[in-house]
Amino acid sequence: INDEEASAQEAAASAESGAPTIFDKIIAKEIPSSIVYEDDRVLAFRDVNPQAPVHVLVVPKFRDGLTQLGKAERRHREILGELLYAAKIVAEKEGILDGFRVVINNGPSACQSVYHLHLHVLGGRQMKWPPG
Ligand code: DGP
Repeated sequence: INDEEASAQEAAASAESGAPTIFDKIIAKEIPSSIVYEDDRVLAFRDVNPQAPVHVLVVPKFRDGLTQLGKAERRHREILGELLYAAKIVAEKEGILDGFRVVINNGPSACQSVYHLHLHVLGGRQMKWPPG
């Protein structure tokens, strides 16, 4: 396995402990981020390692067990809808409503690296299909 796959497996292993992630510090504003949208339950901020001219992460402020989409339970349905709607608000604010992509990486084989559910909103260039 390559470095990316190895670090994704490591991240998944530490997620099992329920340890806080870097996103808790971003939500608490203990470390700075470039915020695009915020309300009482959702935060959207620019990805530190952008893969497109627009690359914004949309996260729930309260993780509540949602380390990844695969852990979603019925009680999470409302926040899941809020996150998706926030992705649309982000696309609108960033001027990419005519073409954007929303991605959720779930687990090591999808290279999830942060175990606090997040949507990637990507756009500002021609996106390719299939993704890698
Ligand atoms: P994923 O692979 O889906 O778990 O994506 C996690 C993303 O989080 C990755 O694209 C890089 C981003 N990221 C990691 N640490 C930070 C950080 O400290 N600040 C910001 N803005 N983004 C971060």
